[in-house]
Amino acid sequence: MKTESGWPDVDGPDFDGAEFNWPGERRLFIGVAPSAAQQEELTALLQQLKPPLQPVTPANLHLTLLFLGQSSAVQTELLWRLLQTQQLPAFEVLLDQLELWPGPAVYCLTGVLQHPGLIQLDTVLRQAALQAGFLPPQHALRPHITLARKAKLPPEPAPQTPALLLTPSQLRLYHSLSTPTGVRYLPLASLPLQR
Ligand code: 3AM
Repeated sequence: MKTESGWPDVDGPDFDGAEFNWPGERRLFIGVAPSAAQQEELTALLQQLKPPLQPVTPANLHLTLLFLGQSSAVQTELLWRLLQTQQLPAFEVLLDQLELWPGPAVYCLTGVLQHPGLIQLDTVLRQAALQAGFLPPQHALRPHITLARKAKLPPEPAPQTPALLLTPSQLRLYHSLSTPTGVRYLPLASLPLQR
């Protein structure tokens, strides 16, 4: 189903899966989204971040679970079919530290990989991606939501640190799309997480 914006509505009742039929490759990743209330809370924080920090677009707020990189439709469909046969555990993660990561120059809200559901989901995603022919990730999962890029120094004054308990109910396949107005993360497909 297409929404008014023209993009698929992965939350809609009649969304029957992604169409894995793009030519060439798309830059993809798997992640989860904060709730609407959490997105609102984070949006208020984004408004406090001034140049040279480059706050992310509120609609792009997400937590990456697995970066897939440039992906063909065939390979992605194989991965998605594999994931449909797996138990995908629900998890929770508390994001309650504001950190600046100098390497990628991002300012983010971070948490710790400790919930058994998240540890198991991380393993399932990595194994399925390997089986589908994706390269293994270069780093262990560090749960975070990126708030700003081009972050060489932390913001002054430091914003009050939120404490967000993420309890997502679905996994999303995101397309990272470059547009003239900046990158957009478009959900292409979703799978329920099992409680
Ligand atoms: O905003 P976050 O960090 O959650 O950092 C990139 C972003 O995640 C990450 O993929 C998400 C969508 O672009 N990313 C980009 N290139 C990557 C790479 N080579 C990468 N993650 C791992 N390896």
